[in-house]
Amino acid sequence: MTEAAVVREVPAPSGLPGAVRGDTPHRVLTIAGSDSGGGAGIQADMRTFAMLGVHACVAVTAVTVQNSIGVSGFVEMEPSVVTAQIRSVAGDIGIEAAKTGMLASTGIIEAVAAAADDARIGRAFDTPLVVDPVAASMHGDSLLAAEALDAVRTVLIPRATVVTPNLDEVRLITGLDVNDGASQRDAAHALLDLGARWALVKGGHLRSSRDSPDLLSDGRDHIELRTQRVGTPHDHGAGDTLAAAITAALSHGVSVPRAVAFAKAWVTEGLRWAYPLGAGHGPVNPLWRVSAP
Ligand code: PXL
Repeated sequence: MTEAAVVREVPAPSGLPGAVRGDTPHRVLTIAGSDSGGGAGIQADMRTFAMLGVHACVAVTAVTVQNSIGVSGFVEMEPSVVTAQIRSVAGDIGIEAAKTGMLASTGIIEAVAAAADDARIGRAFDTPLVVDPVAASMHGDSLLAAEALDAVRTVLIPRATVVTPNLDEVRLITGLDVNDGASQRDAAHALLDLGARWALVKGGHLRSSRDSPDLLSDGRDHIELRTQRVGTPHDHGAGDTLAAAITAALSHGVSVPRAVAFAKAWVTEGLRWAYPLGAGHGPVNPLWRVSAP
């Protein structure tokens, strides 16, 4: 890959349009697992959705038992219950953008795909789907069955309006090791070949870089998004928060590149405001929005 990427400095995270009293806000759906520690998963999504003024519906896929030190176990929902949650809210409330997080198993991935197709959510439809292909917690605890990787490749990613893997997830999904801009572009192409409309290859784990460079590509446009790396051990839920902010922005009808630039600025500010919690890693903090100056 030799194309030069367009480099964009990420703007300040100015807000999306606010809520109006009495009006139904934009409606989004997260299809994800619960984090009992309140830092990642559904809880991270809800924090960001609330701070961004959108109404969040939830399809629970799994309940994890975890704290700031790690995940000690989880139980999965029956796939049919995941389908039913999505059908129920899509049919009544209506969804303007959706995201997936921890899906745990092939059965749940297939259930999500069928329900998303029925609800006309995904790259083939007008309602965008952000796929965060969560494979493990930041502590390395697995959140996805190894045999489900194939369904991630063949069932989930082909439905993605935008897929947002970190570098570990890129390696698991594509077999590619990303260590510089050229391999980041190769990885984006591999994800697009699997069927995503846009691929965001996050560079936050590229420890060699002083910046945190993310590459967003639809195969035609290659947009490099850079922010200064925020040095904090408290980055639990960063990927979830980024994907949730993309989803909230997409519910307002903005383009994928604008939604991703907004979300990158949002999570960067959340990292600047991250706080310690328990004996391990604290979460990114979208509550900076309501913090005293
Ligand atoms: O950050 C990824 C993630 C997503 N969903 C759940 C998690 C985690 C990480 O721990 O627990 C439920």
